[in-house]
Amino acid sequence: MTFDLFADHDLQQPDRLDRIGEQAVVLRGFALPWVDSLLAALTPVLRQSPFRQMQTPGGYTMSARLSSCGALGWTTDHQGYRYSSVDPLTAQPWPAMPEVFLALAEAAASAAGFNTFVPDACLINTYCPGAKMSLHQDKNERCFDAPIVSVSLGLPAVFQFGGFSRSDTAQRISVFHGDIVVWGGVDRLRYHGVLPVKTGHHPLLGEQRLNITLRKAG
Ligand code: MD3
Ligand code: FE
Repeated sequence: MTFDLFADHDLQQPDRLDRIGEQAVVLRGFALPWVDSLLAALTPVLRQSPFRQMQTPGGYTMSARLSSCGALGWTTDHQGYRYSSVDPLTAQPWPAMPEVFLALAEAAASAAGFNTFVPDACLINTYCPGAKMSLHQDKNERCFDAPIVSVSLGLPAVFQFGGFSRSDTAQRISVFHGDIVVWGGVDRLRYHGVLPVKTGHHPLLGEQRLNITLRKAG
């Protein structure tokens, strides 16, 4: 007789919190009740500021495609990384941050133990199978007091959760549709990345992984 302790549905109970660092957690399935409203809000955002392929200052082409919304959006090109209030592709302000993004960011930050989180920047990343994000630190934000909230949708991925220098060994953490990672405080400047996304088909999002990160950048 075997006990089914870890059936799939148990792994995504809305109240499951996995601690991955002193001030970093994965909230398993936290975004599931929000998915429909998140995707509905995303459509006009991406119509206004579509995904685009960006170049790193070092001359590499990123495999994930990016967009932004909120008062500040993030871009990279041969001149460097920056937050700006105008989308260089459209020469217009970035799309407004949808209310549902703000509400979810606040709820997730609070569940992770960070009070009153009001993000002003939202990066939206899409990964097709094979796309990845190399180990990096999020350090273009003006102040590191606020946490970052990361919402994973669509195909699963493996996060690398590293230390404070690039060569530190990184834990590998699988993230699934609806999972939220929140990190701040002493873990705010950890190196992190995403291993190449495996081929697959997600019933809602097809052949892609979407990641939405909410930040206080200004
Ligand atoms: C930070 N995005 O846009 S965020 C980024 O899934 C970015 O698209 C990734 O990194 C993505 O800058 C990952 C999630 C994450 C997970 C674990 C971390 C960030 C982390 C651990 C420590 C610090
Ligand atoms: Fe990052």
